[in-house]
Amino acid sequence: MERLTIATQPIEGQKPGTSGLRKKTRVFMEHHYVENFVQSIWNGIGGVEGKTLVLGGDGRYFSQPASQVILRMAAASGAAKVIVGQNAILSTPAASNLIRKRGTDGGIILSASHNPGGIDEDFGIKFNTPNGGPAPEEITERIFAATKTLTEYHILEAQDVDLTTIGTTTLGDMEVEVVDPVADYAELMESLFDFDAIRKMFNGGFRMVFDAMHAVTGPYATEILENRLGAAKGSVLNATPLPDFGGGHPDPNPVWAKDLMRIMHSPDAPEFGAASDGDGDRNMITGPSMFVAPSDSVAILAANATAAPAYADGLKGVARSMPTSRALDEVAKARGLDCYETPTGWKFFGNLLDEGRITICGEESAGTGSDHVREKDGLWAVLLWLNILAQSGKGVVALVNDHWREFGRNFYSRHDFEAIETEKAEALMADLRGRLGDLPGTEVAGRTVETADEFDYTDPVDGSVSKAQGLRITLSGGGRIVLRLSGTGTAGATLRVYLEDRSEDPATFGQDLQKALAAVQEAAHVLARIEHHTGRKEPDVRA
Ligand code: VG1
Ligand code: CO
Repeated sequence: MERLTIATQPIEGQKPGTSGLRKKTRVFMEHHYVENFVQSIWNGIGGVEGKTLVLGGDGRYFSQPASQVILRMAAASGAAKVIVGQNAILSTPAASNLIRKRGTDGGIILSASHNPGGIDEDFGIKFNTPNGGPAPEEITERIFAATKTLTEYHILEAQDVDLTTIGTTTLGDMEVEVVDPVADYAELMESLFDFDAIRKMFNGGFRMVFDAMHAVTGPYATEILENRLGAAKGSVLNATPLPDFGGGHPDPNPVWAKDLMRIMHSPDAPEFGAASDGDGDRNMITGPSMFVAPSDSVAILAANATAAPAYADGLKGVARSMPTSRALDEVAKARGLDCYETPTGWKFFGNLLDEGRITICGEESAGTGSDHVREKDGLWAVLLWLNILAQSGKGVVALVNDHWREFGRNFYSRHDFEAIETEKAEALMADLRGRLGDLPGTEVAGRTVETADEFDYTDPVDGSVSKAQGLRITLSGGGRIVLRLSGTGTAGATLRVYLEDRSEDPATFGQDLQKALAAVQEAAHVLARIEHHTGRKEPDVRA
């Protein structure tokens, strides 16, 4: 097998965003595109000679050829071994677990998460560090710098490796171990939760549906929920992973998880409904006719986590991304826990988890997780919910209502304005940024602006600073507005407007969510001049 050194040139725009490099699949299919980025990862992390890596992804279109290129490039650069999920499949949390469990030097995850898959849709490549988490900014910046000076890459000239069969083979001098993608992950879940209690609940007639959305969690959910926990056969919907996710968006929200929502709103709805995203790190939780906001979900999980054996001794602390509602802060206050506020993206939780400062953390975008891995974890959240339901004997609706009665309710919604011209989105942010200093004391939509600033984050563990992580405005009466531009999009800019309001009056808890947020929404539109800058009155998505 010949080791080839191929001359290349830097390709513009290979900058990792909130969660790795994401582009249209056709962009990844361009000449040298994958090769350039992968070589830049190797260069950015000081080479892969003698190292062991994990490789896998959500199985979307283009995963197979990309995996083969990565294997040939790892071998050409002297890697000792790559551990690959069978058929190049590994959910993001399962990859994180394997990286940690096998003590490897990191791994590569092929996914564009909840974005659709296919030749005309999205693809992504992300590097995770030896702790199992997404590379922190310091490393993604080194990778990006490497993309800008690249002159050559190394690749082995070889046949494709058979990734369909579990077992060990070689590629040149490199070992390739193809593993069952589900086994280690299922074992980890079994070590965290009270499977006996959950099994008993299913035996007693408890019903659930889990919508895998034709994405990566199908085999994981079938094995864990149906085979190990005894949920009725057929509880997992859309369980076969497809390269195009059956043409849908594998985005677990009430709009895209249509099958699940129909079932959960039917008269015969089961007690519990859930879904996960393309790569298995997000979760959606529902009860009969009730969608649980992710910001509430992480607060409820933190408040009740001691139901599960892994968390029975209590939590070390909690954390949420800045735009996530402050429902979690209320739990932390009541329980005397430290509560950290980090920028958007799981990589910012890594140091807090590694240092043992926090046990549970979450994001408003349907990501929840704990110190068991270094990624958010969709099925983990589903299992913790099940464990809590089994232990408390309560239903989802009762649990949520009881939570609000104890801690108050933080009404919360994210409004996305998609595919805005980048210059317009940046102009809106620059305009508001320039006026922040004048806002405190201003009256708007019947509220007074209390504070207005731009979020800069200093990591309490390593002191690294991440600037410009979102504009935030607090209003009298517990209101809050956050604005930031998405770092995962593949076309134009997405403006995310996060709206929050607080109530401690139980008479208001049942209100329509968008109505409850009307004043805060109006304030956001006035203060940020959204229509003036974008021409848009209404968001494309209300999450
Ligand atoms: C979005 C979410 C963020 C999440 C990220 C990756 O980022 O807002 O909370 O961590 O996606 O999620 P952005 O920059 O577009 O707002 V996933 O499930 O892609 O790995
Ligand atoms: Co995801």
